[in-house]
Amino acid sequence: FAQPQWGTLPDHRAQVQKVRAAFVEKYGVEPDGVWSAPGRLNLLGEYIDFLGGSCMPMPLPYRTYVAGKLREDGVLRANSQQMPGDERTVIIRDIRPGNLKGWFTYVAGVAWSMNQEGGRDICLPKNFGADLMIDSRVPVGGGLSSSAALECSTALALLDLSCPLRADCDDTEEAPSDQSSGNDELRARLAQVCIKAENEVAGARTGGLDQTTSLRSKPGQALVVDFRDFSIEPIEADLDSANLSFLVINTNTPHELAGGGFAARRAASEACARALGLDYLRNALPEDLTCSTLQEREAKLWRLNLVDEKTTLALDALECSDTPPDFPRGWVRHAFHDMTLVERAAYLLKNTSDLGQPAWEELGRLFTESFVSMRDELRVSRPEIDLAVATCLERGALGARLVGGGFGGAVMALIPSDKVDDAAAAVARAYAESGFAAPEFLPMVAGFAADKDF
Ligand code: GAF
Repeated sequence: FAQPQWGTLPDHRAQVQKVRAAFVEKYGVEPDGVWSAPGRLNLLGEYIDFLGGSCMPMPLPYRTYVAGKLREDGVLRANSQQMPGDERTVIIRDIRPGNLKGWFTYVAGVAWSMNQEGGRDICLPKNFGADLMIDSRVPVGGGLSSSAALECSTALALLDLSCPLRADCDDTEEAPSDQSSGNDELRARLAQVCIKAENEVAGARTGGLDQTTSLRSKPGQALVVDFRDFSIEPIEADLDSANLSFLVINTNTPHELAGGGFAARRAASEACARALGLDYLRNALPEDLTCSTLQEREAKLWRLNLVDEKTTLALDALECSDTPPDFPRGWVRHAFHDMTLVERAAYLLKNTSDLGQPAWEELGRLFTESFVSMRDELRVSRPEIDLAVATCLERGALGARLVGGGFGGAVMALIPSDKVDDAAAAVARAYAESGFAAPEFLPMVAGFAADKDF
């Protein structure tokens, strides 16, 4: 029988030392510092960040590490432990969308974007350059936002490294994370810079979920992010006291956001908002979706049907290119549905200590409901994902769902801690029996936001 392959929780200090040693080996000198940023587990709210919806992400304990040293000749040079021998060099002022390829677009794209609209305190000084060594523990292509972890760790590294070249920059502080890069207002702007890099240089029309989580999370907490104004509200997810765990499964199936599927869904949903005369599709819904009781939620969902009629008409009036006409309707229905689920889930999570076990059980059901909508309406699941979700549910999970942009990637289950091993074994077996590539099981604890590490 196939045994479940468990990943290990990275030892943060050891990872910092590892990337530092790799830097010394490659460049022959000590770096000026090491920065790192986490991937994210999105608990709920998919394909709605770019529509002004609220999402409920949590930082992963898996991070991307960047060791860096200042140079003063305008050159950016980078190496990655994941791409041995693929050294990349560019003159920062020459970076343009479209003239780079592969992993380096995320690194150089950030430098370009900092100069495009970073503002005086983010824009890189003229002669600024850097040598970087990158090492990532975020599974690539796992739907756990490895791209944002790379962008955000790079952004903090470049910002801090450029400090000595800035007239108004105080780099004498003992604790670097309390410098400029430590305040939330600046981090919110850095997140926008990283989003622009991903959209315009890497060519993936993603929203702001991943970068916001990576830069602005609070240690050990989930966030509710309202993407109309990017405001954040941290919430405790105290799974331990309920004897629950998140089981995270990297299904090892490719997940690619620069492809057309993500962009088509985003474009159709945004076009629908425009046809309704709205800045954000979220604004088609009633302002308060909190739904403190189930009855209220049903009433809200009933009201949603009215919204649905309006959007159907709006979508009928649009030309949604080469997709069958009912597809964009499903994409938009999914968006409305997930928006209401997040509001309810946030209410439950905030009140688990008063509401107890029923709140966790309902939360689990909401996760599964969201998955069904991603599978049947948004159509971003695939057989490997369906099998992992179904197996976790059979083995006692309160809920399970696909995480992130889909078409592959990771599955997350909310499950009693004493059932985790059995569920992992069952998924590993089911995959082997179906002839699917072996999945990887990732231990999960909440991580912390991007930071300087020494
Ligand atoms: C990807 C994107 F980068 C996010 O912005 C978000 O849209 C997510 O897919 C789906 O919720 O991670």
